[in-house]
Amino acid sequence: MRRLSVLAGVVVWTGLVFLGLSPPAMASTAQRLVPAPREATLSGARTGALSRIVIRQPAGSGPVLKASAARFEARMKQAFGLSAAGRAFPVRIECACAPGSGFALGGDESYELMITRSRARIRATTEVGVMRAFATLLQLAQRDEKGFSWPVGDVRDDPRFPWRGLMIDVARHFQPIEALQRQIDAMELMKLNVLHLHLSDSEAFRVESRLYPRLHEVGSFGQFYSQAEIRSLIEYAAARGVRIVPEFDLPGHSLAMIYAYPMLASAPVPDPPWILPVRRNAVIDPTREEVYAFLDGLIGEMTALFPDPHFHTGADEVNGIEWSASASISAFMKERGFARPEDLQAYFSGRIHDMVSRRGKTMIGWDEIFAPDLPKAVLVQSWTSSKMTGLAARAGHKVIVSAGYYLDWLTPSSFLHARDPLDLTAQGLTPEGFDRVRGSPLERLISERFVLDPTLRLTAEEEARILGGEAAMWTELVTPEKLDATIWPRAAAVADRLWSRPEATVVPLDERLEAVSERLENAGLRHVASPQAMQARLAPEGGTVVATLLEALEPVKFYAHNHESRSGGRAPLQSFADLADALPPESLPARRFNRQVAEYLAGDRSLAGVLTDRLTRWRDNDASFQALLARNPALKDAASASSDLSRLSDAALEALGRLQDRSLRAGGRDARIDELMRTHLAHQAASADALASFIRPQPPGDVLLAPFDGLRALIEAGG
Ligand code: TNX
Repeated sequence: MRRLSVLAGVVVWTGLVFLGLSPPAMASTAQRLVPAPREATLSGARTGALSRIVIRQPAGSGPVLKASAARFEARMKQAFGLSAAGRAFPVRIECACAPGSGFALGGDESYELMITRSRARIRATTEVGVMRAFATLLQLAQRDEKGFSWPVGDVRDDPRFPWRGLMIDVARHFQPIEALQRQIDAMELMKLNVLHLHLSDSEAFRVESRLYPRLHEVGSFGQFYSQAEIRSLIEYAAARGVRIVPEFDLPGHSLAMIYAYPMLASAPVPDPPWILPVRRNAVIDPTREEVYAFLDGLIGEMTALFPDPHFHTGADEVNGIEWSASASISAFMKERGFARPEDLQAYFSGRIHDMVSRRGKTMIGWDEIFAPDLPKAVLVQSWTSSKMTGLAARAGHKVIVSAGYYLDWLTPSSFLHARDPLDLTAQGLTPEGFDRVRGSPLERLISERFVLDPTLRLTAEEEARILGGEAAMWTELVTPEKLDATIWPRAAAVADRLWSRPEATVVPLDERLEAVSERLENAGLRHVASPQAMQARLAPEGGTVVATLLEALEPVKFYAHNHESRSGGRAPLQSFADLADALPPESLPARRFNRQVAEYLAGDRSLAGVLTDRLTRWRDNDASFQALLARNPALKDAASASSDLSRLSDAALEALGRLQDRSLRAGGRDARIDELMRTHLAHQAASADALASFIRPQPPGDVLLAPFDGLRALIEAGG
């Protein structure tokens, strides 16, 4: 029934009845796209099997357009193995597009796609519009016995928000250029258009500086990007319709800079390795003119290196401890009438803004930069809560939203997808949650910025200042090997939220994500291969037994595993090779199981067989796993998860049997199963939100049973 109501949505289907196609089969094409297009009118017919395409470029097309056509063809070949012989299906590009067109913020990324049985046409007004059309066309292609085919029909599409980004922290863990290129490839396919690089933090400064060479020589600890590498990465991104926005975090998160140039310091600089409070408290001295002269030089050099009109200068998490402890800084504050460290930071922001705007750039800051006198030209990036999105927009700032889009939280794609940038209560602490923090060790990390205000409303004009958002990939615990799987395919949920009109996303994201994941891996991403390689190192003789178990596990959420404070703030000394590190944040097969249970319980009895197979496999896997464990102690973290999965699957099988055959009397559930379910509910609750994840004890090995919701639903329904 749900599928039928979908037909009334913006996606228009015609000829359905004539062709005798069932709605679910139809839903496998345009509705399954990520991000979902504004409008798709498909006839239900298909092109027929194709094995060769020929792309017809407009006369005088520039190198960027030519390269994107070549990329499209290569990806089609990679996915479907195009042949050199046979009928060539023409894909015609109609675009009088100027080189570089559509690339600037707010540029025209719209396109139209018209597919008939004999040809496909792309119509756009900019190069980037054509790239977006290629991304859609690639996803629309479906494997056929003899190659692939496309659905016949039209797509008309353009983005809901102009700023659709991915932030990657390359300071905490250096990420090689090739890793960044892979992320840009995936961004192009998901129609994301901003790569925000967090290039400096307390752990390291990552760009070659000709002006202040100690920044990269000393402050990078040996891993940095040369200016030539940065230039070629910018070009690589631009060719894919992705802008690169650099961030240099000031005045906090800056110990690496201070270590390289101690004259910047507010307090004496210790030698590394630096454990947590040292890194967190380190802050630049905002009272001395030679400090501003230095920063002016740096901003001059870096605004010239990075051509984007936006320049991010951080501003997050300045705690003021070093400022208050310094006699000279305190004297400066008194003289200027600055009562609180925030006032001093606002003064600093004003000075930095002068330097950035003098170079013709728009400054961006994390939401702590938001203060009464902040120049309205500064763009605010909200992260502490959706309230900050609203407050900044109301005050006249343009805003990009990262609150709720934290990939390092390891939350499922459904969590990311559920947060709308315009919903001012989407992400944040409730007042009760805030009360729980008061008096706890977390208090110093949390301010009233994190607390939601349910009364906050914006006018249409204020709302229009919200430009979009960015998924945020902080990498304190994310090595290059973990990068792809921590970002993909979950970042596609944010891409869908930012590109698609809510009414166009009629098929739940979960149901669309498996195909996307496959396409991304196909395009060279390693979110599937890398975790598999890590798992193989943990259990060299694991085979399908280990794979069957690990597919049912996820790491605990929020900061329960993925936070440096878990190792007492000694992140540099931590191992990143635990079982929980080798698991992708979200198990798509387990989520599919949970969905199938819900559909079965809603009346779709045809799923009984699939569920039985899956449950039988989980039930029987444990015996082999425990045997393997004797030889492979590295997996001991998963021992109890394996036996619990087996017991719960056994109980779920029994419940399923009763649901299938009502004549089997409910025998009353084993009390030990109820006990086990309570245990796993507690496991889930221990990382159900950020606060809990910091303070509650976590399950063995920091792992959760990903199909638990489905197992429990079956067991409870079966009586
Ligand atoms: C807060 S978000 C930070 C980062 C950390 C992140 C971990 C922001 C502007 N600052 O420095 O990496 O939390 O989730």
